[in-house]
Amino acid sequence: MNKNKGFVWIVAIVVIAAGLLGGAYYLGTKNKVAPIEPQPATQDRQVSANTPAPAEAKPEPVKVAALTEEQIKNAVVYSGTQALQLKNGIGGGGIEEGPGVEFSKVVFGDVNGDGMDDAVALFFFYNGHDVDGNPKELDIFLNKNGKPVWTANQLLDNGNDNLQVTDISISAGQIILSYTTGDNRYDRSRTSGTLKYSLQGSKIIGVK
Ligand SMILES: [Ca+2]
Repeated sequence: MNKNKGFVWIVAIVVIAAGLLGGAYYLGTKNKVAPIEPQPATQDRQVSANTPAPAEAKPEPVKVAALTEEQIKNAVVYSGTQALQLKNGIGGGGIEEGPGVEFSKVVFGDVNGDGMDDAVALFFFYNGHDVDGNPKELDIFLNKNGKPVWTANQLLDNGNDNLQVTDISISAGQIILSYTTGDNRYDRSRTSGTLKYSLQGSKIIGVK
C-alpha cells in the first residue's frame, strides 16, 4: 500500500509539475507573442510598398490638331471691333474696294505656353484706294481645340514706313520679326532691325 501511495504521489507531482511547466510555457509563449502583434501592420506596409500605387488622376494628353495656313486664310480677323471673315486670304473689300484685309504670311509656334502651336500671321489692311501705304499688322490666333481663335493684334506699320517683314519666327514663346523700312518710291533710304513681341493675356507686348 505504501509503495502504491508513493507511486501515486510521484505521478501526482509529475502531473502537477508538467501542468506548471505547461502553464509557464503557455504564459511565456503568450508574452512572447504579444509584442510582435503589430507584425500584420508591418506586413501590410510591405505589401503595399510592393503593390503598384493606384494611378494618379493625370489628365489624358489632349490630342489637338495643328493649325494650318488654310485655316488662317479662312479665319475671322478683327480690325478694331469689326470682325472680318477671311475667304481664301481676303476679308472685307478687295484691294480696290476697301476697307479690307489680305493675308500675307503665317508662322506657327507656341506663344501662350500651353504646349500647342499657335499661328502668328501678317496681314495687310486696305482702306480704300490707297494701295501704296497699306498698314501691316501682326495677328495672333491661339490654337483652341484645333481651331484658330483670333486673340490679339499689333500694328507694325501705319502705312507710312513701307515696312517689309523679311523674316518671322517663334522661339521660346517670343515672336521675332526682322524687317526693313523705306525703299519705296518716295524714300530710297533703307533701315532694318528686329522686333520682338510676346503675348500677355490678350495683348501683344513689345520685348527688348
Ligand atoms: Ca499655344
